[in-house]
Amino acid sequence: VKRVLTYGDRAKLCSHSVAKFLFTTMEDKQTNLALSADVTTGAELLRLADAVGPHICILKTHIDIISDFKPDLVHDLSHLAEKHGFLIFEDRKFADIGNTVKHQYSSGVYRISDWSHIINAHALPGPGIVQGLKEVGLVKDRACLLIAEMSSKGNLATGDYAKATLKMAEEHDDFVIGFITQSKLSNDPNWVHITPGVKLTRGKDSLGQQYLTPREVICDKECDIIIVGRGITEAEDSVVAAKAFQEAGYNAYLERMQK
Ligand code: 5IU
Repeated sequence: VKRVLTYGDRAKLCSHSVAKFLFTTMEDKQTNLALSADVTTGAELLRLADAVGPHICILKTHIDIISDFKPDLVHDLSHLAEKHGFLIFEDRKFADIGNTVKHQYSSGVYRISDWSHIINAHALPGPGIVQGLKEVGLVKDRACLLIAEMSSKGNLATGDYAKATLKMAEEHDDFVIGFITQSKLSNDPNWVHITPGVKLTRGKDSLGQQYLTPREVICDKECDIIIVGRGITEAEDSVVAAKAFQEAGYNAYLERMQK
């Protein structure tokens, strides 16, 4: 019988420290939930991170939508990450040539490489983008996800795009730990497959977002982590909602283990 590896088994296999920490956290906290904390003030971001922190393995930020950003914010957020044991993932979606993304990652107002454990990048510009990001991130033990497939209707990442993205990742596996994707790209247990566009029922929003359920993502499509934004941030009680997604995601994982 083919045995499916647990998150704990995969933590032992991984060589990248961020992937190791991530899989260990998922096993220990029994969660494959990433919160997309798409709120627009520092206070809201910190409140959400502290309240939902016990239920997540990753907190995903869009730091450039915070209207009152001050460097203190990322300092306080880092403390909450340590307190609750989650990783910070700035969803910056770098998409330029290597030389430009190096500056965008390390400098500017946000100095992303100083505080974000994980960043992501489009594969579109070619391997130079990963090389540029790596020049900044590798010495700081940071990790990168490549965007292989998107959740939005009509997106152009189709055909062989995901396969080419996988190949790019394989050539930089000291820095790239996995993918933002809608389906599993590889059976190699080292890769982390992370999926946005998740709600408790299928559906869409008015701007092309398309939602799958935790069970479809984790059990049917065999991805590892669900990213949930408005399903939690727009719920009446964000902690109750986070618990519901944590349970749905983890039960789907346990079901997949039985397959
Ligand atoms: N996100 C997607 N789809 C993608 C990628 C990123 O939704 O293909 I790449 C981001 C956008 C948003 C979050 O920050 O994930 C999903 O938020 P909602 O759960 O509120 O739709």
